[in-house]
Amino acid sequence: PQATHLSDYRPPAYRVTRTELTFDLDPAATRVKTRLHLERHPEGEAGDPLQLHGEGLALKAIALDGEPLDADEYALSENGLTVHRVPERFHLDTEVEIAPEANTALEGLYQSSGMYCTQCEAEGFRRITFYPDRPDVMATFSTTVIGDAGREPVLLSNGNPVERGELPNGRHFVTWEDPHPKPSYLFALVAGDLKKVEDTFTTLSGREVTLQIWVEEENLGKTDHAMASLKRAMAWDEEAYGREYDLDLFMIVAVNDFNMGAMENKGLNIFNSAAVLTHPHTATDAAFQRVESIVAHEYFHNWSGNRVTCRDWFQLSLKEGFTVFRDQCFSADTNSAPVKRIEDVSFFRTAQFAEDAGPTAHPVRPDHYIEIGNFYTLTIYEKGAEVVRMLANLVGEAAFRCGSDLYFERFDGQAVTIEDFVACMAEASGLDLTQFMRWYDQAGTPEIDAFGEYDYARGEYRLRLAQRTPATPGQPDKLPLHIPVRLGLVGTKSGRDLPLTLDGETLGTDAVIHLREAEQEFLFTDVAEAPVPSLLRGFSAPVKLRFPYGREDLAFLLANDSDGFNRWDAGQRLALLALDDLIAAHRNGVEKVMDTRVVDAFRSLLAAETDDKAVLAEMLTLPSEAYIAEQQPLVDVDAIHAARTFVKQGLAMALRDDFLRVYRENHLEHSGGEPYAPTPEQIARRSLKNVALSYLMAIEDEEGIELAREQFAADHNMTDVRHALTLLTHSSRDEFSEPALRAFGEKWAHDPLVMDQWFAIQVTRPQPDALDRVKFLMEHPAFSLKNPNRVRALIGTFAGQNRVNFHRLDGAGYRLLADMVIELNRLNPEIAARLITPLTRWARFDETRQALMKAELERIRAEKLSPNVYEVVEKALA
Ligand code: BAL
Ligand code: ZN
Repeated sequence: PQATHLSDYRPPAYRVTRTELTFDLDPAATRVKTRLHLERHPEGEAGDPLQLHGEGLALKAIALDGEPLDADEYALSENGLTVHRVPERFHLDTEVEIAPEANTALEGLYQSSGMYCTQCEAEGFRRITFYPDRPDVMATFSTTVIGDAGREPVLLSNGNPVERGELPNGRHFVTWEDPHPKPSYLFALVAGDLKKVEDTFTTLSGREVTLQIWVEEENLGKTDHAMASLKRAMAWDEEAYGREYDLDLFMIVAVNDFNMGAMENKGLNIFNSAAVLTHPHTATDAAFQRVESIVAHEYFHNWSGNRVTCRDWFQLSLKEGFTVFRDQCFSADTNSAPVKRIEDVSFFRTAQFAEDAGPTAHPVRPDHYIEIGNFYTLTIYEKGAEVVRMLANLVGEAAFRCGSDLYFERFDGQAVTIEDFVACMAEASGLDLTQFMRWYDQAGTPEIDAFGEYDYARGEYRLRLAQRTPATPGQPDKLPLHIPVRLGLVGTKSGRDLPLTLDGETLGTDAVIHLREAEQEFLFTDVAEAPVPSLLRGFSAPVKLRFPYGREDLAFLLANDSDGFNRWDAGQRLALLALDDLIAAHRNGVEKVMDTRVVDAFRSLLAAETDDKAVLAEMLTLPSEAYIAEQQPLVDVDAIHAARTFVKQGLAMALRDDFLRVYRENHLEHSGGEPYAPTPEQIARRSLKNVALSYLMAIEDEEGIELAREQFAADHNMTDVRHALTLLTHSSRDEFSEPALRAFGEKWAHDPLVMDQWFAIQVTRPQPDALDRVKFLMEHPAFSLKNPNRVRALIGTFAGQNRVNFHRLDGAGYRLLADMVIELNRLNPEIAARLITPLTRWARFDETRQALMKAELERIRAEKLSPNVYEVVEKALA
């Protein structure tokens, strides 16, 4: 397979001004008739051939300006169609045949649970018809969908329905008109026996928009939360960004088989059913929050993505980074803002840092790819969002809003670049963002080493910062970045933030300093008492920051820092220091001893009156095994598991009564009163008491077990039921977990999204039978390798979250994953390529595991590979 390079970008020779499509649906032989109105691009030249993308299309007819073309007037290849000679302005008619029922890759037009649906981003439209399938070709679309009136009573596409009617042989049709020019990746079609829930939203300017969520009949009771989230998101985008919706109709459709979470097609968002359906008895708090943020994310794309789109796929983060930033801010405004930040950063530092340090590391704007489907990554999305967040913090709230207004106005209806976006921010703020642009082009996580010195006599605090970004594949040398470091100096006597004076300028008690050089010194004057620095507050930049904090310093920050995020982070750092000692003890075979400072810190947290239970729950949560692993030079899976278990049990033994009290104080559901609601208050209480219960279960406290069993049996809501079932299943008490698992599995056999949770609970079990369970569950009637959600729940969860069992020393975990990748490579290359990730991280492990993992990668490489899997495996073995 060939790589595509950013430096090779050229505008298209011809642009499409209007696209007219007619689909005559049939599972095995759908006919697609296309009329393209084309004109030569101003930068094109007379004599340029017309090149259209196309994959797997059987061409049935072709005509130019109504005249059928002879065979020598065009050429077909594996990748498309070339018409050798075309005039300056013309229309081209094609007719192709495709087979949606045979499409297991779930790109293009396919069938899911009997309904037809599409996924065109990034390059799926070329599997539907011959087309310049690139985001800088934007056209208005008219789409006629013809289907069987009985099987497909509902026929949907982008825009507004303009005509419908009956046809012979029980067929019917609907024609849709989308007046907004769009690239082909935003095209959508849905046809099937669907039911809708309808509501309305009145925009700021008083226009009424019809909102519809289309689902299978049995899911009609699971759409309330998505609809409420949509309305909140529409109002938020008007207020926060001044962006109104621009059609009379906005539709969401829930689809069971879907590679991504959801897709922002113009006016017709298609969602993975897991990202839209909720009910208190089937979805956890986390799932409710995820649905809210994905509904918002897709809606926000209507401006950041659809009205203003990407010039080419290298600019993917232009829409994704910005839109993730927008959805993060929305969720922070609707829920607990500090918890949202803690959760996002916690995930980011674990998963994106690992990507940035591995063989598939790439910049937020990559400069080449083989398969763009492999670049829907944490770097493009989450690091891209962090970069936009830094921009927002650098230019300030008002200038950021002016910059985004300018961006949307200036580029409305256009396909643009990351430079265009950053230029608007520079223009609105007057800041020079030239050095900042390196964030988009340099891969790898910058590391900052910080040292501080307090001079009592002078009352000065000297902070020295040194930055370096490690080499990544293809980028051996890196330049210094422009890094905003938000900080405070917390007085050790007063426990308060001290006023900051830097270079004679008074900065308040919380300020952003700009690190631009490889090494830079900052001298704070008039510092009245010895401080502990609170650095990188709110995670002001996506970097690793090292500072030689002592454990007392961390305990002090945990108790006193005014920045909620850094208080939490101080607790994590304190726990990590204790875990480091225990990991070493485990490896050296010496007795493990619990650090009493961690116990004291947790005791204080549990004793303090707090009005933010959600943050407390986060503070009581130990760093995950994956995050601990990220901190280690060489990952020792078993030592990490043993050390973390030891700390958890040590805390549970020392603070058992506190955990029991916290559980009881926050467990109100049993008393009956309050019905479930995904409100921040209820979620906070549930998180806190469930964290407390997890400690009690870590020592298999008899009262704790009883509480877990009661919580499961009470069947009040899925958050509590799932948590209790997980704790029981992960304990040694199979006499309790087995009947509970059986009852749960039987009760929910009809609901695939709940069965996914049932799979995940079992395959994350630390006991050595976990891998056998994966194999056993793969035979379960609810499992199918053809469904991405099932694959993620069973295989992805096992490989990604059950570290001790996936990394078994006999290599059975690796073998299982490789077997699945090989099978999925044939069925669904996009999912197969994503599934490989844990194997690509081989360099982080001991020699035995390295050899086993590489052997599995080699075994995959020996297959006939899709471009997706080929690209990942080649990088992993490079
Ligand atoms: N554009 C692909 C799905 C999403 O990021 O919204
Ligand atoms: Zn997106």
